Amino acid sequence: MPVESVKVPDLGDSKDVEVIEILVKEGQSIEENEDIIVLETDKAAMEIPASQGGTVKSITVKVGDTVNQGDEILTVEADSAGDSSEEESAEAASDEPEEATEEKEPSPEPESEPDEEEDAGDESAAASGGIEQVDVPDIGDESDVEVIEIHVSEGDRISAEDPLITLESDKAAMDIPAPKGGEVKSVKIKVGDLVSKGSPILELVVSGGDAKPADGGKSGKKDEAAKDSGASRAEKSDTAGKADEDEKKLQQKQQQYAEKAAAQASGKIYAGPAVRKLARELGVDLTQVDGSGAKGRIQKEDVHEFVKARLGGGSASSTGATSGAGIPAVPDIDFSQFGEVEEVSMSKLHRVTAENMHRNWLNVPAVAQFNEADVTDLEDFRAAQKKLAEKKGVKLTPLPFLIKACAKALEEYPQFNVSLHSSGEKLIQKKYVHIGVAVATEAGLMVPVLKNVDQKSIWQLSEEFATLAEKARSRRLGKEDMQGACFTISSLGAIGGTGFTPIVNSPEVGILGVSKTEIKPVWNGKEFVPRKMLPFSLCYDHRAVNGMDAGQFATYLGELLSDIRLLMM
Ligand code: CAO
Repeated sequence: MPVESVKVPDLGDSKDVEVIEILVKEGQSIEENEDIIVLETDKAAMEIPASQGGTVKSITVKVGDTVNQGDEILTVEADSAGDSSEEESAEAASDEPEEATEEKEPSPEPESEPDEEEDAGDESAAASGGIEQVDVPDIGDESDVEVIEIHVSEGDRISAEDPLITLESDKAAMDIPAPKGGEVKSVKIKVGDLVSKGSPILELVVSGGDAKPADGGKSGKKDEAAKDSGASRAEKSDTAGKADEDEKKLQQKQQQYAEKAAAQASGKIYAGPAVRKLARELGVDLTQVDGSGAKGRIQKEDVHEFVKARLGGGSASSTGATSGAGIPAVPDIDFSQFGEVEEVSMSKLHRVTAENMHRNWLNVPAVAQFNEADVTDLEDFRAAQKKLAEKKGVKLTPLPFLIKACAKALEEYPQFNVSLHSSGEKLIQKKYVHIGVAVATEAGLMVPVLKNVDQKSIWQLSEEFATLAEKARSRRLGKEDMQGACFTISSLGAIGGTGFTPIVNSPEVGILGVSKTEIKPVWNGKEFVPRKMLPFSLCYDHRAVNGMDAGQFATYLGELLSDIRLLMM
């Protein structure tokens, strides 16, 4: 039995296209035109059909490989009947017409004509073939579908099945292929147009006798008759055979698009057979799975993520733009249409932070309370400690005072030193005071935790935080350095700004956002005096803490920072 190589067909402009799914296995019997792999560019996913049927002998590519036109995908051993071996196709017993054997080669396109003939212009092309209007084919129940891309321009030479345009409905995107090859005479639509079945796409100067005139054939009879009289019988039958073949292929394609569009219009799913099989095995209803592939195509990882989330072990799409829980998905946009772009991978830390932020944002009904502390005396005191700080080798910033003040406020208002139990029926009251401080590092945000802050001096806190911040920046923080916080401080004071609302770091129930100290005029009852005012915001989980408590906590914090003697009381 002859073993034949099945190769990647013409992919248009796409290069180095990723293999995202392999739909067949070695030893499997496949039909001609059966989808064998799925390729995905940044714009679309496409199934690649087998150029011939038979038994899969070997698969040359694997998921993740990038391929180009002509690369081998797999080899097939042709079945005894109807295979393409030269010997057997020469036998009269073969069912396949000669053209079908030629079609199995990815190139060249049978429609292409010698240059001289094509260069003769529209009229001569029309004389040998004619101008044919290409319309939007049957696209299922969809109508008024937006044209999001046009892949051809006037004067382009195209081959049958080259993508002409991409349409996008609410549910799916689909490429509309050329029914046959030729030269684009004029494009009848533009990006943004809404089209339905039968809307004109373009006029094509087709070569050969298979062209149907753009007027639907009303004026073509005479031309055809004239052509018939000039053509030999052999040419005529060749041409007719190819036209039939083209027509058949087009109908097949159109049917596929119609089926796909209809499936998506009815809320069905966009997934390959391998994904469907996996979903069946895992008992997953694919209509409930968000696809992360191009144009929402469901991939195997999406099914695994979905199962993980259902089992409580993960959060499906929790960091992505698309989320479950009835939250409308944010559509993926091809930003390259607006200018140059580059995809940059997020670091693991960045991804974990994003996931936590998203989880907390979705889970915590947070409220922000704004306040200002008069830190004039604190700043005078801090300045006075400068020499001593240098002697100790410590940089004394406002931060250790803030940490200490928060610890004191947590003692005074223990309702902030709690976590909600997952049952929603009880609170876990903490009797220790550990405080996390957000540190911006090159790799992302880290939150080392200072333990037993209530028992430590300002100097100790200052030294300890300097050590932790350095460990964070050099990625040397251990797990234990980042665990156990009761409350978090996020300070952007060194940078500027008048206020911000940090996201509560659940299961903590409060976080302090610190902004930049500014000198402001403050009324002392008799006159305006310049005072150093430190703005801060207290964001809290309203399920655990009520607004009155938050107002009191923030006011108390302001008092502590305004008169640091209170920190010793
Ligand atoms: N107002 C005015 N100046 C302030 C200030 C404030 N609120 N807080 C600090 N400063 C000053 C410091 O005194 C220091 O000045 P000098 O060099 O003149 O003494 C300068 O700003 C730089 O301080 P620092 O950054 O070295 O130290 P810090 O203790 O203030 O901050 C840290 C440390 C880790 C909080 C900070 O480096 C950091 O990473 N902040 C970013 C936190 C973040 O990204 N949070 C997320 C935001 S969204 O939740």
